Amino acid sequence: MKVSVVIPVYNEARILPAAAAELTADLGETGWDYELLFAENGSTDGTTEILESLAHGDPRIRALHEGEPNYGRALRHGILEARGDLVICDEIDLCDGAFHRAAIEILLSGKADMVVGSKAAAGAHDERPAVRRAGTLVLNGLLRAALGYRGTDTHGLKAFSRERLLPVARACRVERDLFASEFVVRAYRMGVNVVEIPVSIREKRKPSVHLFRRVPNVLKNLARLFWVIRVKGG
Ligand SMILES: Nc1nc2c(ncn2[C@@H]2O[C@H](COP(=O)(O)OP(=O)(O)O)[C@@H](O)[C@H]2O)c(=O)[nH]1
Ligand SMILES: [Mg+2]
Repeated sequence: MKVSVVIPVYNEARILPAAAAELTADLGETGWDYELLFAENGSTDGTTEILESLAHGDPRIRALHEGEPNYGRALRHGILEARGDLVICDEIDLCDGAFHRAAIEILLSGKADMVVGSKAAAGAHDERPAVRRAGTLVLNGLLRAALGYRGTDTHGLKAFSRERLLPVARACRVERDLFASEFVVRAYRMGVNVVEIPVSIREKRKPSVHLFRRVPNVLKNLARLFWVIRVKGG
């Protein structure tokens, strides 16, 4: 059994070396046969060079690069390139080893094909600023209203069977921030057995892109998904 850990990264030069070292040390302790896949695009702060040198120095690390900054596109690219039987999606400011272990245990037990780490489920601890926590609730409310989503969170930590979720990743239509939501919403709609587990969120740094700058694109893609999924049934 091989595990792929996929992490989108963009302009993270400040925290990347330490976070990567901590993460590889922690993954080493799990005893898993793992690969660590960084999906970078558009960085201008030296992140690309750091990733190249990490990948050079450790055969378990791979770095993917593309031109324009695009979170969803990077995440999807990483998922499609992953070679593990099981895939974990994490973020460089989180690197949540407790989630990795809990999620892999659930997947191996056969209880689910996808585990979503929820920042809003009962038992979660979300130490992000109030405006970000509100953002999570608002986005989730919109996903419920527009797409009939039933869960409590879609953005962030996830783990899944690669074989089972590849068709879902391929079916997704939107990129940027809303891809992560489309991926989870489509997983439910395509009959994947999804479970949510509460997570504890403490970011290693402040979020890089201001929340309000993301809103127009999220709303545009939400309207697009409403059209594609709810109106056309695709
Ligand atoms: N490749 C790529 N990664 C990104 C982009 N924006 C954010 N990320 C990465 O996605 C993860 C979460 O980003 P963050 O700024 O903390 O946003 P949050 O989801 O609001 O917490 C981090 O690993 C970032 O480096 C992007 O445009 N491209
Ligand atoms: Mg973050």
